Amino acid sequence: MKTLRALLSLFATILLLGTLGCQPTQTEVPQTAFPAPLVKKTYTDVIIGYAQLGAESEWRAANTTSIKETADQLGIELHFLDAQQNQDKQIEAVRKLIIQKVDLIGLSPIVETGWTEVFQEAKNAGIPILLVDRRASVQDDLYVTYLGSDFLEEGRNAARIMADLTGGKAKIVELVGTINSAPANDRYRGFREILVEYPDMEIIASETGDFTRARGREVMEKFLNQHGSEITAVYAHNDDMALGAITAIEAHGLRPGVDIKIVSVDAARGAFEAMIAGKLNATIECNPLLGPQFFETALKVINGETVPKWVPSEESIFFPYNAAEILPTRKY
Ligand code: GYE
Repeated sequence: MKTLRALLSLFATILLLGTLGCQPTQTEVPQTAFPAPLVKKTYTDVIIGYAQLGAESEWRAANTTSIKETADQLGIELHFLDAQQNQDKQIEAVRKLIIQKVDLIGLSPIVETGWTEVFQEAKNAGIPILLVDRRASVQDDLYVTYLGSDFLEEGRNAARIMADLTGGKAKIVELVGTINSAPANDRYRGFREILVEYPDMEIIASETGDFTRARGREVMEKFLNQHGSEITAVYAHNDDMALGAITAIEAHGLRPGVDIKIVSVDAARGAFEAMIAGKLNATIECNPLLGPQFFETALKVINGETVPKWVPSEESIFFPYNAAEILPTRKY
């Protein structure tokens, strides 16, 4: 057991180093800067707008709390709007923030496409857009920087761990995140990049669960009705969908984590509890606590300092063997 633990933690360290190693260093990525104001601004001088995409998951709740609490601590005037998982509402929110003449707009774009027009409007109004958590596919000059995770690598890591858990032989069902969102696109692609090395690992069904627990459960019920015990593994693009799937698997009379191996992404507290209960086999960390880095970067941008085009968050991978020890240290 000790050797297994040592091996798992070595494996996690190697993966983590690999992940960090893949990320561009600050000097490799292009830099952008906005014109500097005549007098340098401090946190209490600025008004920051934030167009959040919704409240779909444990991850999002932690992300919102991190942004609001950090603003409070720094004495920043924050204009926070929630688009309730709807792109039209999020575009409206950006327009409202432009009218309010905020100094900068932070935004987690719900999906990757459809942003050019409203980003151009912000640019015309002289308001920088800072992408947080999710990317948007727009021209580089329409946003100042992207602060967030390497979703592609998260997908690759999920596949590597799934291969390890199943000895390279599995019939996998996949719970995909919100269609056309950056994390769903990349977690989908990264997973498949690694799977080509494992001919006996097959994805037998793949469908969106929209990053929510309720949809994760529904879709998993459908998969179980269609494929039953043929399913040996679940890859969930986030913990909430994995937790929904666990409920469905139990209702179907199978043992999650044992009869069906489950790997998900986020490393939220619910995932740790499921690992402790032996129902989830691994979770890949995706850090939502972006408030401090967001406001620090925002102030630099407002003051005309150069910032890298991508500010990556540092992340790890967690397994059941030490989940109980780690859970009390988790902040989300
Ligand atoms: O993994 C999921 C959330 O964009 C990285 O969105 C985020 C994802 C996260 O709903 O739980």
